Amino acid sequence: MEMTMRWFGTGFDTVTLKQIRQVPGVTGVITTLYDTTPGEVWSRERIRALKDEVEAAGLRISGIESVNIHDSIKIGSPDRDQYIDNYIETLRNLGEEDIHMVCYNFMPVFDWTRSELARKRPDGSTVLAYSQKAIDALDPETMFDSIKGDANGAVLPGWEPERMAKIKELFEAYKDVDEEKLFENLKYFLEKIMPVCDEYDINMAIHPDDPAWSVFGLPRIIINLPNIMRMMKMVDNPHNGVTFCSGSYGTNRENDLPGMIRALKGRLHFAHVRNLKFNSDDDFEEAAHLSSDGDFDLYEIVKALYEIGFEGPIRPDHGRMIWDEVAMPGYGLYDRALGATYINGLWEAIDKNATRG
Ligand SMILES: [Mn+2]
Repeated sequence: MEMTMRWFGTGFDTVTLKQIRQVPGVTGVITTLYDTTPGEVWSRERIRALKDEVEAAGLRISGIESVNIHDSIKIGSPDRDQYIDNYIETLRNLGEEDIHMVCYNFMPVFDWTRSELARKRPDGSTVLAYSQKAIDALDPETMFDSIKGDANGAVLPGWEPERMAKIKELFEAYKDVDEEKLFENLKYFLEKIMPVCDEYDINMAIHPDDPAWSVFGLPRIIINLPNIMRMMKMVDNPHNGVTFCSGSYGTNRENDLPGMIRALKGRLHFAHVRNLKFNSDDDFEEAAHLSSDGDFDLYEIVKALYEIGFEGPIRPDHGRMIWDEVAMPGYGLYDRALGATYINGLWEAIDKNATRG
């Protein structure tokens, strides 16, 4: 594995490349052109400039999170081919710049959903949290307003104001899209992009839906092992793979996280590691990465990654907000640095145990 951190780019992220470079063992960043909109072509010049900036700080671009998919592709609208062509051009430009991993998601309307961005934990830290009861009491627009007010001034990935301004139209556009249709549209998209992925050896890593069930009546498909297997089989190419996100798959307590990792051997291109603490089946909050602070066994998760010979980028996922840091919720420096260090420690111990017999 290669330890990385997500970085949103100068002007968008409160964390600097210099700070990331000083986290022990972190050699790369997972980044994006944060000011592009879904459907837009990423120019080679802009990719090159981003790469130069990252490399000047002594790091490398280990992958992109995300190149977002235009809603027309997810809906299957008549204009989708134009957006797929643009996506292919972006992939080609990334490939030309020697970038080989792209994370994306196929969630209708919303990216991840949370009911709170700053729930207080017993130690005084604040975390993102989800309560189904709170979500059921909201309509999507009210949720957007409350999330915007809580974001420490940051624009949250997937919650861009331009998008949310047309939320009613978006819901309307998705009204005939059920799970089967969404699978069909994903297949159509993947079949079109695989040739350029083969040409440039680009691993596509679909991010799971978060939480791993339907929210506001919208279909969700990347939620469990049978569905991921179906997704990989319907376009059976090693470049059609997944992002294993423990915090997203783990929202459904029936998902066996280490077992899923083992089943994904060879198709797991990117890993997000975080821990959740459940207060009930439909109320959870994000915890410190340390196993004992939440409900996941991080040792077993990292061990499964080790055992499948995982060589791709891994990153600590959302962290708690601690030590009075002001940053994008989930994306402060301090707790993610602690998470990276903990995961590195687990990996070292597992590796030494395995190789010293
Ligand atoms: Mn994730």
